[in-house]
Parts: sequence; C-alpha cells; structure tokens
Amino acid sequence: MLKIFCFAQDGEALKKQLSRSVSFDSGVQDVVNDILEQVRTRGDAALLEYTERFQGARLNEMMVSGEEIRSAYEQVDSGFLEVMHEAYRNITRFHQHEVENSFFYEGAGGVILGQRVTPMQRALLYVPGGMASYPSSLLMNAAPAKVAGVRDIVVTTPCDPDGRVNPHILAAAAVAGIDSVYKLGGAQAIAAFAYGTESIPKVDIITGPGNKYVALAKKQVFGHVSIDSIAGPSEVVVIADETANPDFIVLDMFAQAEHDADASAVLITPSESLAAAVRETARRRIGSMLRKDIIGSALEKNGAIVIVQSIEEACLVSDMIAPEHLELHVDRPWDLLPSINHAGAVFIGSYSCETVGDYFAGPNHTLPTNGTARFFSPLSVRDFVKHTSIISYSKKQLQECGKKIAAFADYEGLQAHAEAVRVRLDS
Ligand code: HSO
Ligand code: ZN
Repeated sequence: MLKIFCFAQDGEALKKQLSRSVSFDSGVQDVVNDILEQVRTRGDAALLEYTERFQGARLNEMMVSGEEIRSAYEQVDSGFLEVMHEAYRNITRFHQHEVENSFFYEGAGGVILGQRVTPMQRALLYVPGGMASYPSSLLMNAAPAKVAGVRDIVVTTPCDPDGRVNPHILAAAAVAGIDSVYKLGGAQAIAAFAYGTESIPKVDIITGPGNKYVALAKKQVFGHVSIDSIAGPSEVVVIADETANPDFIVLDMFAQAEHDADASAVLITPSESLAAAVRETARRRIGSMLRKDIIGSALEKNGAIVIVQSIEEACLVSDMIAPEHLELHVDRPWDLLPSINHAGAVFIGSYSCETVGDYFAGPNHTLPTNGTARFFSPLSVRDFVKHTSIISYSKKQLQECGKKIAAFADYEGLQAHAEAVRVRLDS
C-alpha cells in the first residue's frame, strides 16, 4: 500500500507517483457553463429547477428558518457545541492578528497619501453536502470574514430531498453567529450568489470547498465576484528522523488519506528503519480503520515513503512538493523552519498533529493545495477586505510639480491628461 522510493535512484518513478492532474474534463465544463448561463438569465426559475434535478428537493423556501437553526443548536451534543465554541474562539483570535491597518503619510511637499482597508460587504460561505460536509470548515470560513468586518455573511449548503440541512452545519452556523443559511448547492448555488437572482442578492466573495462542479463554477465566476483559491485534493508531507514514532506518522498519514481517494500522504526520511516501521505499522493498522477503502486507495495512488540522504535533502524534496500540510517529526523541528520555503501550514514537532490544526489551534485549515503553496496562502482576513488608495494635493502642491506631470502625459500622447493639470496651474 505504501511504496518505498529512494530519492537518489527512483526520482522518475516518484515523480510519477506524486503527479496529480486537476484538469476538469470537458463534460463537466459544458454542464457548468450551461448551469451558469441558465441561472444568470432565468434566475430563480432555473435555480429551483436545478435544485429539484440535482438535490431532489422541491423548495418553497430557499432559506433555513431561524427556528430550524435554533432547534439544531439545541439538538446536537453539548460536548460538540463546547468544542466548537472553543475552537471558534481560537480561530477568531488567530485571525485578529491578521487585521491590517489603513495607513496615511505625508509625501514629498506635504501631500497626503494613504491606503484604506475596508471589508467586503457580502460574503457567501459554501459548505458541501455529503461526506465532506464539515462544520469545522464553516467555522474556518466564517471567522476571517467576521474579523474582517463583512456585514452580511451567508452560508449555503445543499439540503436533502426533504429540504432538510445537516444539523451539525446549522449548529456551527449558530456558533459563528450566522443566521442566514440557504439550502442550495452545486454550480447553481454558485451562479445564483455570483450573479444574483430575484430572491438572492449578489455577493462580493464566495469561499469554501466543493465538488468539481462547484470548484469549476467558482473558477468561472471569478472576476464577477472574488473567490478563495480552488481547493484540490488535500495532502500531507511528514519529514521524520529516527526519533519519530511510527504510530503517530501512520495515523497522521491516514488522517489525510481518509478525506478522499485523491488525497496524498508522503513520508520523507533519511532513516531506513523508520521507513520500514511506518510501512509495517500502516499494514497492521489499516484493517481497523472505518474508511479503510478510501485510505487504501489514496495511499496506493498518491502515497509514498521517500528515503533521502539527509534531513536537508528532505526539506528540498518537501519544497518540490510544496505541500498543503507539512509535519516535522524530528529531534529539533524549529531548526528546519528556515529551510522550508513552500508549505501551506507547518506543524512543529510530533505532538502538533494536523488534526489539531484542522479543528482547533486557530490558523485556518483552508490551505493551498496541489503545489500552489508556492504562490498562494491560507484563507485569511486579507481575502475579505479590499484596499483603496487615497491621494490629496493642494493647489500649491500641484503647482510645484504640475509642469513635469503634464510633460509626462505629453510623452504618452495623452492631451487631455496634460490639460487637466495645466488648467489648474493657470487657474
Ligand atoms: N484536512 C482538511 C480539513 C478538515 N479536516 C476538515 C477535517 N475536517 C483540509 O485539508
Ligand atoms: Zn483533515
């Protein structure tokens, strides 16, 4: 199930094992384009037709009532509510550190320049249905939007054929203080909130994971609205030395693999004995896992143990992968940090397991996947704000530099630009 590769000798085979294509096939493209176009032009009517076709639900009301949210909150286990509240506080606190201030300063000649940071007004948080319907993702999407100051935060998640929504998701919405929850899913939901319909006001940003239809729809509406990054199958890399605990490593690899059969989990180590122990432990433990089929196929397709010559080489290999999650199970984990350039989140030491970050620690669990940690960042407050430049010149200040600015415009052959300055110099 977990193949062992030697980095120096099996480079090509390893590359093949770890290469992951995320292209959308043209069938999916056509379906999504059609849905986007229908909802854009026919609004609610198309939205409700698709909801009936894909979710099997005939909706009279697209929103979950306040009463349903309250009763879900009361119905779920109190221990679950407590841990969600505590996690939400941790996530909020982390995101408060990201808040960016507006700035103003005096430029040459006393002109005033600056940048205002203001929140987007309306955000949609998409929460998938089915196996990947995670209350934790709702909390992770809600906290940075709230901290950014977004006024209207709405959630949408597909309902079942009876029009019911997962109560754990509703309880998470209540924990995050969100009372607008829609029962819509799929590309049709993305279209409705990106373009607006008779009953759904357009939003400014759409975030949250979804299946390939949702992902492609988000990609297509980008520009019309803002979006977070497109989530691909998720991945973990573990760098470990001979001091590491094979049980910890195996369960962390399984934790990533149980998300879906396209997930990937890779151990990189200079220790051959650790490699053998991890492979053996994985073999022994997989039979007891509830999601053993998913874990087995993820590890078969996208799992690997890579033997390297040194921990330094392990960091290089990890940087080549640019993983979403990187765990450091080594004797002096902080020492490796300067050698890591590309990773969505780094988990320092063998007790900082990914599960802690997925649910509780505070940093966002929406992370760049599929090698995009080279240029993308975790979901943050920055995604929910925008920047406005401020420029203030007095008449005297313009007179001091107006001539050369007009000349600049002349060089570009833009007469009106030049005259717009000169008319003020003469006034
Ligand atoms: N590991 C996922 C997030 C998650 N895990 C949600 C459990 N629930 C992101 O890669
Ligand atoms: Zn997870």
